[in-house]
Amino acid sequence: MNILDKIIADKHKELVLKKLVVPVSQLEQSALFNKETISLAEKLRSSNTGIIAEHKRRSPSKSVINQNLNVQDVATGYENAGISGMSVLTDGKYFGGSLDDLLYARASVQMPLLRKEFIIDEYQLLEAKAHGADVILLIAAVLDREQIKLLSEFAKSIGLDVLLEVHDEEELQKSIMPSIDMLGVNNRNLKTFEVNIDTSKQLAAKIPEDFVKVSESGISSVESIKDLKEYGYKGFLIGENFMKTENPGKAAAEFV
Ligand code: IGP
Repeated sequence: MNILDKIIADKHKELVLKKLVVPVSQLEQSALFNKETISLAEKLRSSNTGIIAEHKRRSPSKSVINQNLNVQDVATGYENAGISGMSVLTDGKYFGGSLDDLLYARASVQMPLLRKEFIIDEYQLLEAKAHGADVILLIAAVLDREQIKLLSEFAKSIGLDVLLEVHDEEELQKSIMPSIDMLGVNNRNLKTFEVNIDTSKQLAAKIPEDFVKVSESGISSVESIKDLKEYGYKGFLIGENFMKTENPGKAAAEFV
């Protein structure tokens, strides 16, 4: 079993328990559920910085990145840096995140928030909305075309933007559909953790024009962003490079 299979197997178990504790009706009645969302896709279309900065305490590939920071301070720092949006990891077991992190980020900032999670069920989309997310991530490596369609259409129906993540051409081909707003190319192979920025460059021309292109992972210099812009990328998802510092907001400001 590769790590991705393990994570997904754990998600299925986690979901069974969650559904017993917090019913859908409770999620739908929460105050945030009815709040209007802000579109990250729109922001990226009109912005020339495009930085989406991530809150990430640890990861299966790097273990500890930063355990000492407060998510509200990180969120405020990012917003003050003038970035386009923030990504909040909510997986607990592998990334040390939580839905509370998302909630605290929401309480601190106005910019679009992405719930970074391994989504396999509509329930998680309701959770995302109820905890203040504007955008959700769908990972093509763990979903078939039917699931991508079902989940993305449901996300759109409750006002969430959809970022669909691919790592190769096959995943890209199966994922293209009108309910996707942004196409993210993950430079990291989630099964082997290998990172290669060229993945974004190789897939760029294959992504239809109507999708906002986002390059994800392994980005650590302003030069690589300039380079990726030449390939049509409008969004740049950066975690570790900011989170490994004592002041992620300050690190992000240098990229804006
Ligand atoms: C950020 P990095 O290398 O800048 O820390 O990467 C982000 O792209 C990465 O955390 C990520 C991710 C994911 C994490 C991309 N896709 C899917 C978990 C699940």
